[in-house]
Amino acid sequence: MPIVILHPQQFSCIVVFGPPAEIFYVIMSVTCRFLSGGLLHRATSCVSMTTSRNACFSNARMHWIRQIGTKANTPAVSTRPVNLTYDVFDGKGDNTPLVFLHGLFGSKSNFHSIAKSLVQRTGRKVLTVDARNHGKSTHSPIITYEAMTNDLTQLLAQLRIGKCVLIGHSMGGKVAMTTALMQPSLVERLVVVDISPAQTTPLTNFPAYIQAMKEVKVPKDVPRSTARRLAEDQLRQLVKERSVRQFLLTNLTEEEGQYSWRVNLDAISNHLQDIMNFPAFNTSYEGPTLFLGGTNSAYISSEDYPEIQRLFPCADIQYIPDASHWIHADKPLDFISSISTFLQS
Ligand SMILES: *[C@@H]1O[C@H](CO)[C@@H](O)[C@H](O)[C@H]1NC(C)=O
Ligand SMILES: *[C@@H]1O[C@H](CO)[C@@H](O)[C@H](O)[C@H]1NC(C)=O
Ligand SMILES: CC(=O)N[C@H]1CO[C@H](CO)[C@@H](O)[C@@H]1O
Repeated sequence: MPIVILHPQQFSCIVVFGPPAEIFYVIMSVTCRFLSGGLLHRATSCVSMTTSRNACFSNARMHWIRQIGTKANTPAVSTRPVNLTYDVFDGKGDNTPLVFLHGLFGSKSNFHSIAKSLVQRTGRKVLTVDARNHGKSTHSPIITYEAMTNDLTQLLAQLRIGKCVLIGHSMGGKVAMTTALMQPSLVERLVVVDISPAQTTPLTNFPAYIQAMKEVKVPKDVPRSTARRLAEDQLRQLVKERSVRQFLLTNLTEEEGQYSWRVNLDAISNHLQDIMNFPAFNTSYEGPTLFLGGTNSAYISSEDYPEIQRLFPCADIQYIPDASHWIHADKPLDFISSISTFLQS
């Protein structure tokens, strides 16, 4: 069970997904608190809830089926793997390594402090990985769960990692689930952080943020602080929340005096539907699985439990009190404890 430590949320950015247009939104913790007090149906509470899945069905493995629909015009080369950048935090033990996958607009550095704590706590090797089109990983016009799974599979093969514990947040959680379902032999255990294997439903307007980011123009050769200020001024109209602007601004990079966004905005906006969605599977992952939600987030709802159970029959679903979508930022100690406990279970 996670340890419960109560203190106000200090910083958090909740990434939510969107409706008819299946959009992704970034909302600040103030908004989250507002939402959790109002719109979201899950009560905020200070108890740790655990839904234990005692029954572990051993269904015969079936074939996964590729989602049809929006991908009809995706060229076959699209899922050719790209090289991913990653960091390794080396533990002395030779237990199965942990691999962290970040969410949309995140990067491998999101999990650095968590990774260091887990190395100390478990002695295991920990890897944090940049998804394609994020951080320093290769850009590609395609960003789908199958493609990201292929990238990860290639990386694990290059590193001669035959088995890992996969831990993914949000979009990274969907990559982790897809990998576990497509390549179960690579995944010894699975941790899915605040996301469900389903279409993600939206709360606010993320395409507007992408649009705002695309429109930002910063003159060449200005100092970095000036560049940030200019970019923030331009984002302000479409991105009202200061903390969301700050989060997005972390991705402003400079190369030879020229400022640009590190993330591949075109690919992300073209594939927002795919990112909000989840591929259809006709198979299940039988390994130990933990779904870890925040009580102040609506991404793992009881409506998702049947699908979670169908695809991940050994899943345990837990919620960390007073955590938003950004559990690892809101409640790092609880997050680390939940993972260590799960690794020992
Ligand atoms: C990808 O990484 C592999 C192994 O490190 C390397 O051999 C290959 O050249 C890299 N490919 C590209 C396109 O950088
Ligand atoms: C799922 O697999 C079962 C058994 O192989 C098959 O009968 C069924 O048609 C499949 N469903 C889909 C949607 O492919
Ligand atoms: C996706 C992406 O590029 N994220 C970066 C945003 O900026 C922060 C801070 O520089 C980086 O840590 C992330 O990698």
